[in-house]
Parts: sequence; structure tokens; C-alpha cells
Amino acid sequence: MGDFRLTTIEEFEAATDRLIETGKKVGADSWQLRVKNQTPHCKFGEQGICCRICSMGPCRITPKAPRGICGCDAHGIAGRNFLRFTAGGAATHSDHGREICHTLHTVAPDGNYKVKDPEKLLCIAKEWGVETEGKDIYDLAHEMSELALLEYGKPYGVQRWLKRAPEHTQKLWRDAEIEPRAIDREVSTAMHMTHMGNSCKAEALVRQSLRSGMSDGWGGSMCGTEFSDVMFGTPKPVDTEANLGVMKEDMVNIIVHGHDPSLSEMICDYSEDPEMLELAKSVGAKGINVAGVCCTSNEVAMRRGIPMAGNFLQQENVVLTGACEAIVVDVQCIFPALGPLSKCFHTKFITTSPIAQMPDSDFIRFDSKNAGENAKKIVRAAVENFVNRKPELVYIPQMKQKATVGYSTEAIVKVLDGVTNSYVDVTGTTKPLIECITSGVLRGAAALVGCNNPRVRADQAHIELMKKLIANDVIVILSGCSAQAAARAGLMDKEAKNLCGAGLKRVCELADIPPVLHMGSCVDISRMVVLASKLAKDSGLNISQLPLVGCAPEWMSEKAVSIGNYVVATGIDTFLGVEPQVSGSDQMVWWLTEGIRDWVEAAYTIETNIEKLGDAMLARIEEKRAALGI
Ligand code: BF8
Ligand code: SF4
Repeated sequence: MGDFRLTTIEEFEAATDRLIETGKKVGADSWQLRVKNQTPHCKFGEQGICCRICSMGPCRITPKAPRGICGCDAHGIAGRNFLRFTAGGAATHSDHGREICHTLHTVAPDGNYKVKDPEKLLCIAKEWGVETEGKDIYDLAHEMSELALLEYGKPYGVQRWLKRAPEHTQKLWRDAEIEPRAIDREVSTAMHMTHMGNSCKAEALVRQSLRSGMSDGWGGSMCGTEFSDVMFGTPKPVDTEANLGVMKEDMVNIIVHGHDPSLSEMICDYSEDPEMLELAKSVGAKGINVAGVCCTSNEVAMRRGIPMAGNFLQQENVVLTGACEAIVVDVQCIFPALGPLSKCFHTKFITTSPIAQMPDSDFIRFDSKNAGENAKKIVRAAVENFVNRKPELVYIPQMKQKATVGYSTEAIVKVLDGVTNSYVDVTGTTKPLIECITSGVLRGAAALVGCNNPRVRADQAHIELMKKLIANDVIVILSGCSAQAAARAGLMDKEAKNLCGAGLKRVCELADIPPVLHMGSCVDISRMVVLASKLAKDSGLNISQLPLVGCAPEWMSEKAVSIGNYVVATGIDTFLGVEPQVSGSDQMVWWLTEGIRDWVEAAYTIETNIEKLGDAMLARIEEKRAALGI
């Protein structure tokens, strides 16, 4: 096993402290300082009982003022806030998915974007009942993109992808009236319901929250994931590295940050362009190094092995190294702080999307039609910026770990089943995994997902929970910033098998996998619900009977709440390490942690003590096993 060891949180923090020192020299701000300025937070906001939905308000609920001016109580206010929060997340993921569908419409054999996984496209077409016989693959791609785009606005019917779920789950959704109709409609309905003078009943607001979340996970996000795979390839295991040490002092460093792979894929392509490499040499650099931050990083790591510089709360750190020539962003989870921060260094902060426009950035508008040309422009700007580095400010913490990533559902089925053609709904089985679980070699599986949040010591909850779960023979699947926390710590190194219980260690050895599996970005949580559905179908059990749990220990975004809602609605108990902003309403808390179980056979558990959160997850897994008699 050589000298493998995990990188500790203390080491992460020491590196960050050292970078903040550099920042101080140039007058840079940091999130650590801003957290101090924003603490303590507004209690009304934290509890979800401040309403500013109409201009008679804002109204805040106190024991003396138990109702807003219109008469809405704490339950209605917290419920409406929760639904709006969810709708924000569903809109965001789904719009990302929509962009991918539009990009699919531009694929051409000699175009910027191509069909890289024709087999997957054919399988989805069959699943959707589209004739494929004798059709040119590019014509089929265009036809599928149009059908997918209709999922956003169709006047009748529910989402096509729902059929991937077991019959039992589909029936629960129908009975609870949470089958999502058109994706945009569920967001729109959420906004309508929460307008002044509409719903203020917790039950109704929670129901629509689940339905809006479903329109994301079983709608827009699934479009995003599936059609990204068609264009950029379905991920398979690939080796990479993670943490700031992946940045290179003698090379041009381009950081890709955001979510949509349409941009980052092109940047990666042009960073290998001979003309750009020649240009890099001419400015004294050894080459061009692309590394990622946030979910964009997950996308290009999974498909190309591009190294992962960091997750959400590391985004400022990449600039603070003084060695970042350009940080190129598309949409979501981008700190506006990067604008002023980049001005303290030579870094170019390049925004590319009309959706995410920020002061102090260079805006190079990127779309599928100008993708090649503008990606080249961006790479060129980064390379030419190399000469502006200030060597006295350069410090790259020499800290990185090896990671094997790229476990799409197809790849997981393949490594565990050994079947060659393993498109999830066509061939291949999860039976070997089920056997490992029923025999007790594995106790169960946990999905760890979501962000960092300064309310929790950054990355600690992710890493500590993973260590605990794998030591207890629970296999862990990951996405989003949770996945990057794991990779940076070293948990995606296959050598991490030595931290597992005996059963999981054996599985890792036999299947040659790390104990925590990288399933992608946050939109790729749609892969996880498909995997859960497959496990249920292959085992003949309901999803809610499987010893599976979901957890977002450090979540922060609206997207995370939308995800939580569709994961729980899929029948998977979901554990949160940060409180959702509903605590001012005992009814809302009850609906989320108990009431919804009657509809979807799963509910939330909220626990901010990470030790207790881990215990609760393990206990739930064991309860499920006991109920099955395994
Ligand atoms: O979508 S995990 S901080 S990067 S929201 Fe954002 Fe949260 Fe990271 Fe990706 Ni997901
Ligand atoms: Fe106040 Fe009601 Fe208006 Fe909300 S909708 S701000 S509770 S008056």
C-alpha cells in the first residue's frame, strides 16, 4: 500500500491560511472574512418566517405578531419560502439541462459538437418510442433534442423519464399527485402558488415542493445528464488528481468553473491545440494546464481525467495561488467575489453566459454556434496573460491526491457485473451488488452529495461521514462538491480500501474500485435515482425497502433543496447536516421529517451534529436490513 494516507482537514486549512496571507499582501477579501461580517445571521431569515412576497410587508412572525398583514401565519410563510427556494433550484438545474438540449440541436459531423455516444442516443430514442431504423445519427440527435425541449413546455402529460422508475414508485407519485408535468410548468406553478393571496397551507406547499423537485431530477437534470453523455461521452473510470497541487507553476493555468460542460469541453480541446501550445512556449510556459472547480470540474474529470483543483469554498484559493492565468466560468455557484479578487492578481476572470454576468469580469459570450472560435479566444487570452504573473505572489500548496473517477450508472453496472454492453435500462444487472448487500458483505449504500457551507467546517462533514460509512461496510456514491472533498482527501484513491470494513475492502479489491464512487456533478444525481430504480427492479423490492440513504451534510444552494426533494420523493431517506430555513414552523418541520413518508415512503432527517448524523444514517440502513430480514 506504499505510503498512502489521507490529507487532513487541518492540512487543507493550513494551506488556505497560507494563501490568505498572500491575499492580505494585495488587499484581497475572502469568504472567511465576509462570514465574520455577516454573523450572526438574521433569525427571521434562518427560521423562514420573514415574508417579502408583497409590498405590504416585509412581515416577520414573532409571538406578538403571529400573522403577516394579509393574515398569513408562520406555516404559510415558511412553506412559501421553502417552495420558492425549491423552484429556484429546479429552474436552475433544468435550465442547464435545456441548454444541453439546445446544444444537442447543433451537433454536426463537422461541427463544434458531435455525437460521441451514438449507442446511448439510440437507447434513449428506443426508450422514448422514437423510430431509429435507417435514420442518420445526427438527424436522430436533432429529433431527440426537439422532443426533449418539449418536455419543458408540453401542455399535457407528465415527464417521459418517470417510466424509468419501478411501477410501485410511479404509482406513489400518481397517488400523491407529484408526477411532474412540463418542467417549466412546475416552476411556474410554484411561483403562482406562492404569490400573495394564494396557498398558505403547509401540506399543499410541501406537495408542490416535491413536484417541483421531481421536475428537476426526473426532468431537467436527467435531460442534462443523458444528453451530455450523448455529446461528450458516458463516463467510465479514469484516473486523475485533486487539490490545489494540480496547478503547475511552470505552465499556463486555466481554471474552468461552473456547470455546463459545453464550455469546459471546448476549453479542454483548445488547450491541446498545437497553435496554442506553441504560443504558450513562446511566452515562456511549458504548456497549458486546465483544472476544474465545482461541478464543471466533475464533468471534465469524469470524461477526460482533467484534474480537480477544488470545490465550492476553494474557488477563491485558486486565484490566491497567484498562478491562475484565467478563471473561466459559465453558470452557478460562482462567487461574485472572484471579480474584485482577480483584480488583486494578474488573473483574468472570464464570464461567458448571459445568465451569470458579473462586475470586474471580461465577458466573452459563449454559445454553441461560436463555441470553437470563442474557446480559442479564451485560451489565447489566458496564455498571453502568463507574462503578467507576479512571481513574488506565486504560491501553490503542494498538496494533491490520486483519484479514480467516472462511475456513471453504466460504469458501475459494468464494473460490478462484468457485462460489456451495459446501458442501464437495456442490459446489465445490479444483481452482484444486491447479492453483496443481502449477504451482508456490504451493509448498504449511501449517496453523499452537495455543497460546502461555512456553517460547517469546510469539507469536514463530508470526509468524516465517508470515513465512518466505509468503515462500516457501506459503499458510498458521490457527486458535486462532496465528490471533490473526497478526491482531495484521498478517498478516491483505490488504496483507501484500507480504511474500509472487511466486506467493502473485499468488494473494492475484487472490482478494483475505490470505496467511494464519483458519479458526477449535481445534475448527475439523476444518475443516482436511476441506479436506485435499477436496484429496486433487479431485486424485486421497492426503492424505500433498499438499505440506501442520501445525505447532504454541507448543503447551501437552492439546487440542493430541489435535489433533496426529488431524492426523498424517489423513496430514499435523506439526511441534512444544515437546517433548511423552515424551523419557524413546526408544521413544515413535521411535513418534511414525517408527513411526506405517507406519500413517498421516505422523509428527511435534520441533524447538525455530524457524529449523530452518521449514526442516524447507519441506524436507518440497519433498520431497513432488519425489516427485510437480511
Ligand atoms: O451544483 S454541490 S456548491 S458546485 S450547488 Fe454548487 Fe453545491 Fe457545489 Fe455544483 Ni451542486
Ligand atoms: Fe406580509 Fe402577507 Fe405580504 Fe407576505 S404576503 S409580505 S405576509 S402581507
